[in-house]
Amino acid sequence: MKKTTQLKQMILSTQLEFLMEAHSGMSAKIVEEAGFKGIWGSGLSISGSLGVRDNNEASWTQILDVLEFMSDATTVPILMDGDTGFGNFNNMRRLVKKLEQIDIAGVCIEDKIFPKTNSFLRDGAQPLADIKEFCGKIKAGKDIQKDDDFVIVARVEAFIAGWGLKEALKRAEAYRQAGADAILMHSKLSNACEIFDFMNEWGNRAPIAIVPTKYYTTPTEEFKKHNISLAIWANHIFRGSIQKMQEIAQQINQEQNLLNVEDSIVPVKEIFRLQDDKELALAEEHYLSPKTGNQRSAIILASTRGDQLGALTESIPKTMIKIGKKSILERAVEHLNEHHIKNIMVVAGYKREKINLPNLKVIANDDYETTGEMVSLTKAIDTTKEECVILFGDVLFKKYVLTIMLDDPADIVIIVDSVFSLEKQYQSDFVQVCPMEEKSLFPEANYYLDKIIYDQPGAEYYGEWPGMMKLTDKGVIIVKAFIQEFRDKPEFQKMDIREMLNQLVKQGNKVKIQTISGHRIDVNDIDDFSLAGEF
Ligand code: SPV
Ligand code: MG
Repeated sequence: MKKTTQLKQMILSTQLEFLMEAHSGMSAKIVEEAGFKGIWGSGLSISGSLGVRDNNEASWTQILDVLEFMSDATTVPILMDGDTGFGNFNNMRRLVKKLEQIDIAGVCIEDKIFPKTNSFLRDGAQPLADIKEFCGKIKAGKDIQKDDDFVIVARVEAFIAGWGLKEALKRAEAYRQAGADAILMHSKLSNACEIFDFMNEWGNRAPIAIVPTKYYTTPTEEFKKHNISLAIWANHIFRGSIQKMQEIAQQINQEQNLLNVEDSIVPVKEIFRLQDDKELALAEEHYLSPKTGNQRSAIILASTRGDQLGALTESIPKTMIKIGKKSILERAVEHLNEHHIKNIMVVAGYKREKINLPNLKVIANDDYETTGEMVSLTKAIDTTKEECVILFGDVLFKKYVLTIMLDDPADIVIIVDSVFSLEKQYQSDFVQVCPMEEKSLFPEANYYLDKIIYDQPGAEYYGEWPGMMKLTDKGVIIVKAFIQEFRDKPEFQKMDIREMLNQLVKQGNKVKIQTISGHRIDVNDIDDFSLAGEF
């Protein structure tokens, strides 16, 4: 939804909504991450963070530069504190035009005189704008905005300037009639009496916003009871950051070392996370080393014996069993070569010396009896950066099954066989799919993985995962990042790829499904083996 529409809906909603101040791209991001639905682009905290006074010392375009960073860094709407509009109606028009260009959702202007001063300063010396002139400014803003949902809030400073309720009501009504979408009623008392007196008279003529900085003891429930639409926490993360900066600066100056501060500040990697370095790393892979056609590799996981096959695997690993004239591994390698995949790594454990086909890189997993698939995968994937096919060593498949995986541009693709026998007795990796992405004549073209469950065959499963997947180079980065996160945890030792895929889906990654109907067999037991004979 457009940011303007988001802000407009907040203002028009029947419940009390909240904005939190921000004053930089980073602080805006932090506000959004904390869960706020919108941001107050505070004049006090922006000018303060620039090291100047809240007296229009920073030019309006300098403030806009900061707002642009804030807007770029966030997806929630920003209501700009537009002070007095930086001049007359004409300056206001220019301001609104520029704000719309940088995707700021609305502006609040106050009925004081340029250059303004902060409302909590200079008791009694806050001259107010002429009502008619200020109404003209509101109208000019509303007339120039291109987006109907751009919000203009008119801020009444009558209480601040000591004029009382009557003047506050008169001004609020005039600004409402001039077209303001909401009124901000400001007060510097330490209780909300003025505000509540105003609300009792105002009724529901237009949404009302407040800035409870000085009446911070008033319970939020009271604001709700008085029908206030928007509460603005106007300067609190700025004040919090000043305190922290003062403490850390003083401490390091005194101690002349970093030993004691380290644990009381965020690690550098938290800065990188907030800056979304992850996205840049992915983009670098994508744009700096684009694939030139044949830069693909394959990883075949073939470390287990295949106990169910009994005597057949007495002296060779399962992947070397001959089906007709060729072993399962030879057939897989042939298909891979036909797809120009030459860099083939086989992670081997049981009887690995028997894996002696030419042009294969055999990587040892000597702990194959005590470790799971992820440990084997890690040994191979650590050595590659390129697009990569991952196959279990015991799968027989037709050549086209590789083609459809490789042709699918998604970063993580798995093959799912929709044909499986409900009579089968043993457990296997069964797949549940997400609802399709879009309406299509061929819905299975848009299936994504929901979950792989190690189970008996069941009617509720979409199909079976035979242990075939493809990762683009971006997919490889995603998997490597997952491995990085988990490799030191005890559960990693026995983790299967199925569990990684489930976790990746949970983390929000999409795992695309390419469906086949038969045309593959995984050679798990004697039954499979006799079927494979006909393959
Ligand atoms: C601001 O945050 O800059 C405001 C609110 O305008 S106040 O400081 O309360 O005037
Ligand atoms: Mg201000």
